[in-house]
Amino acid sequence: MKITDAKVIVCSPGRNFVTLKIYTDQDIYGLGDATLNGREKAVVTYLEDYCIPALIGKDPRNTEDIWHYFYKGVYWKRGAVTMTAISAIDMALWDIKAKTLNTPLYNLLGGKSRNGILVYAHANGKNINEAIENTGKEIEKGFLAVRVQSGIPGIGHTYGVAEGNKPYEPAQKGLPREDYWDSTKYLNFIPFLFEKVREVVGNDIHLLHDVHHRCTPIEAARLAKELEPFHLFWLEDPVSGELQEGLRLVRQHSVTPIAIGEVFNTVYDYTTLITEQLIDYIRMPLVHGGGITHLTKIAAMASIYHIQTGFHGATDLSPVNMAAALHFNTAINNFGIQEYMPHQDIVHEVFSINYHFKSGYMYINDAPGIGVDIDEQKARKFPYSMACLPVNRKTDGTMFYW
Ligand code: EZ4
Ligand code: CO
Repeated sequence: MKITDAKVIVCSPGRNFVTLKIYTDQDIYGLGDATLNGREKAVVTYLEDYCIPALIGKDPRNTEDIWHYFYKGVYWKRGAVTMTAISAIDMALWDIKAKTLNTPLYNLLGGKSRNGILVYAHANGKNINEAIENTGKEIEKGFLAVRVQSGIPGIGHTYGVAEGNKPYEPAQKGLPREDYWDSTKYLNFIPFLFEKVREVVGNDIHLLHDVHHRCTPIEAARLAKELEPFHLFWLEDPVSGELQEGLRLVRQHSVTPIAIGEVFNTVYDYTTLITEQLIDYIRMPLVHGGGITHLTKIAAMASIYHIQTGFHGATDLSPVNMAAALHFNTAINNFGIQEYMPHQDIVHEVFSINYHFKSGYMYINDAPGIGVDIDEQKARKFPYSMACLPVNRKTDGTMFYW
């Protein structure tokens, strides 16, 4: 079996997605998600100019060798752009391999370890009342786990909170918007928010919160400690991910479970965190973390330390990644939870999907391969349109973490 061609499809049904399609000399093709929010075209160039020409003629079933060809074989390693390109290739090759064997992808990764995939929803509000109300709405839809974000009194606009009545979307058209941030106001408010939310939802619903890298290690330790009475499922990205050692301080002071890594892209971002047991969940998704080939190894390493998966699953990860993640989550033993922000309906005009949500869990059907397809004619109706994640400054103007 040989790879005969590959192409990159960029489309924007409501938001930008990059999809790699790899063709073979048999009547089978594979799809991989290559979307890197706000930096989409860098991955397109990386794939088109450097990877696709080298893929032609290779046997697509050699997933391990091809992964190492683009990782070990390349002098400039790691980084989100490189690893997203490798992820897309790897995903598409596993799609081909499973289609060749006429079986759903999860069967090649260990088969079924569970029936449904526990997912968490997003609830956000401009203020505490709206956040509580929207948490209730997600619970009514059947969600058993909800991430709660709220506008902070005294801060103009807070990440994770929707604009107007629109669904929350992290990227906005054009160059980045500038937001403002005040850690003191945030730290004073969040424990109060969760006290109130817990009072209303009771103890059985899992609650999660995303700090989005905005605390110093000692601030994060204080927050994690003060949130202990409200039993969070996890506190996400409490400190900036590049400082792995920062998590030691958080750990020393609190038993609030920690999730980290949606911006990571290789196992080398995780080695201290995993081997020192500084975290509880790995967030790095297939699309940015080297695909199935690399995440299989990281999940296995994490399992030895009783660390579970909790993959990133926001709307900027395409349905191809979501389906691949659901196969992965079905198969491995140390699955924890999966983030699930439903795509807008318009996305499903382009991508046909093979998964659905019911009563707290996602289910993937047994279509061969990853099981998602792209309608290229429809995709052409939605051309790329530049959109970026905002940037963030402290109230005095100092550049700060996103
Ligand atoms: O900022 O998906 O946990 N989820 C998040 C998301 C991310 C965006 C980045 O592209 O933090 O909102
Ligand atoms: Co996050």
